[in-house]
Amino acid sequence: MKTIYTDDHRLHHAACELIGGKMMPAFECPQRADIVLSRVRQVGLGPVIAPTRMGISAAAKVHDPKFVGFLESAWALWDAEHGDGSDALPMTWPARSLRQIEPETIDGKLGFFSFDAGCGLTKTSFTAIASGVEVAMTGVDLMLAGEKAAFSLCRPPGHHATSDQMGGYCYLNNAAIAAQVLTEAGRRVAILDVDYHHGNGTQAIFYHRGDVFFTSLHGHPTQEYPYFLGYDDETGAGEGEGANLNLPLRWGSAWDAYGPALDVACDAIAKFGADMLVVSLGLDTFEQDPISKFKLKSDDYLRMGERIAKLGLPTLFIFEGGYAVEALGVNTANVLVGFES
Ligand code: OKP
Ligand code: ZN
Repeated sequence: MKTIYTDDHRLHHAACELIGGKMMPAFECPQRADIVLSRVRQVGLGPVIAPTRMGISAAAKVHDPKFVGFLESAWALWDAEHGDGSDALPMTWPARSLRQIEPETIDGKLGFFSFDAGCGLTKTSFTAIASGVEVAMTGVDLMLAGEKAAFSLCRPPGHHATSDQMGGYCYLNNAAIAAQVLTEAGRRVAILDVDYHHGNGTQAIFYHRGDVFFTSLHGHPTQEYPYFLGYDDETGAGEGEGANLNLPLRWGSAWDAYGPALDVACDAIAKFGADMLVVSLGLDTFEQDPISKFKLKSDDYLRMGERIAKLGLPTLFIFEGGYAVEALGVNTANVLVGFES
């Protein structure tokens, strides 16, 4: 399969993140995509191509245009206010009991358009974020041209981003944008989210719709980020009733629990009658992931790819999380190689 990639992802490199009560180097870093790209080349997965520079108008199909405009302008507003070149970072949110009104000043806007402090913005972040959308959309074009599979190697990830909020290292929801455009092109799309964290943004975007199926395997929200969505009683609403399937698993889950849950997800995708699959491909289910608590081993990712391939669907893989950088190339390529075997 083809891999879509551009160096522009490197333009997003947050200095640090607040985690476990300490300022730490950001886990979501450029080395992640670099090591995946080099492994893709090493195993000879297929050609690596640059994204088509089509712009990001497709983002407005699932995101509030005001939010996209905010992302584009946020760092400049921040720098005009703070003026020291630092990363823009939200710290106050319109939580329970507070009003949902967009403030005029940048610190307030940052809180209004986010749900956590995991989303620093550097001077050049937006260029990287926009390139991620183009990488995903170029994958869409390949699928619509009849490819059996493609790998959009985008950064930063997207699955936590809602229609109008960034969070969890995610700004624009690459997978949701791809699924929406594929749906508008007449495909019946299922999204399979195998990132360790629940894809709350993707779920929220499609929750009231019956034309896109969303299923996710992830750390149980009683234990794991993003905590406030991802329970198994979230089955969709209105026309979307039955088109959402969450499979939360407890901390410590290994392939003996993960494999059967993946079977359930795949059976539901088949029952939905999907003719196109979008995979939110996060590799933070790995046993050595520094921020996660599942126990998958490198070989398990071959099984994962094989199981997804058994669906027999054209499949667009969109890169999400995974923070054990050294093993990230092997684990990612194992899913894709397992899929093709
Ligand atoms: C993004 B993706 C861990 C705190 C987690 C944010 C994690 C974002 C993950 N104790 N902070 O889904 O890989
Ligand atoms: Zn994750």
